[in-house]
Amino acid sequence: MTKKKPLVIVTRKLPEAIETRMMELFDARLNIDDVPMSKPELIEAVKQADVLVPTVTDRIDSAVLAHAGPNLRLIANFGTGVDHVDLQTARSRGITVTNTPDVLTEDTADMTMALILAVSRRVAEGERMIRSGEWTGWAPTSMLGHRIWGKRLGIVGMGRIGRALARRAKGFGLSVHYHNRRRVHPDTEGELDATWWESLDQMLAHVDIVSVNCPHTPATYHLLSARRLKLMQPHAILVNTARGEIVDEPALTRMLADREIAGAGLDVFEHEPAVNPKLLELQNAVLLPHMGSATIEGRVDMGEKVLINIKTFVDGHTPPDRVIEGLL
Ligand code: 8YV
Repeated sequence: MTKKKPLVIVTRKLPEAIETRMMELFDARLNIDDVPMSKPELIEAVKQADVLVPTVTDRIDSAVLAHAGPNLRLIANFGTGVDHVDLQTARSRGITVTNTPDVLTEDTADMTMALILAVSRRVAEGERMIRSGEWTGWAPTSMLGHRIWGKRLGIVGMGRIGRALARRAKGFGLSVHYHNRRRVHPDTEGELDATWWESLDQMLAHVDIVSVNCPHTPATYHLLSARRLKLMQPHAILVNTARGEIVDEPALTRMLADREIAGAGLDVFEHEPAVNPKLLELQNAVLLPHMGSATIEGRVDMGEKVLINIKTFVDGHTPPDRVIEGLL
């Protein structure tokens, strides 16, 4: 007799190749229409599933996990950030959580660099000007942005993406500064030519470009508070490709409107998919719909990681990308 395949419930549509493999390997329940699941639907899913595959758009909080059935042993997140999953409750209910690190590092670093360039050189503004028919032709003083070569970049969070950004930044002539709870290995610092700042406050006051690249945890919620944002220089810009919750968005919006800082490039927002309407009015903000890791290659790689994590786990081994182990 063959062993019963585990019921894997996937909350969003994934690349076709991943869904095909998912169905071959497991008893997979897919979301072909890609309509995000409501809270009651998520509750129903955790009641039934052996494995849940959520994404950043699903809030797997303690209220949802309170309904987890006895079979739910693994949450195999499609994505690296797991701030939408209540990890403590998962752990205490014996549910292991995995994620998909590494495979979206380079794509997210690319998008961070794209935002740095777009804000500094007014790329989105120029595009809007052409499309609106307002362009009347070249002029020596029109659409002047700021040179990035020779400027100082301050990276908040020197993890994988922070380091990938630092490597790119070097090529664009930026000097690299970073703040991280722990200083990175001297060899890495040397390779990246990066200067560590123990004090985030001091680094913010010193650099021209701030990039947020740390995970969102209770400790980093509003790390860039109104007080800290005010430490930035008026000509400085802020870029965030990590999580909206790390930056006090209303404070940032006010400061951008008052030109207390020069610009911002945001791929993430505090209350996604809602975007502060005041941000939409600002020419000095470049706004993207959480697409930092949105490449076909990256999404397939993420899906493959999810498959490997599930397969390893159901075969009784430690999954490679375990974030927490469920304790029973
Ligand atoms: C993903 C991300 O697209 O992986 C992450 O943490 O922020 C994104 O790049 C998304 O989270 C998928 O769940």
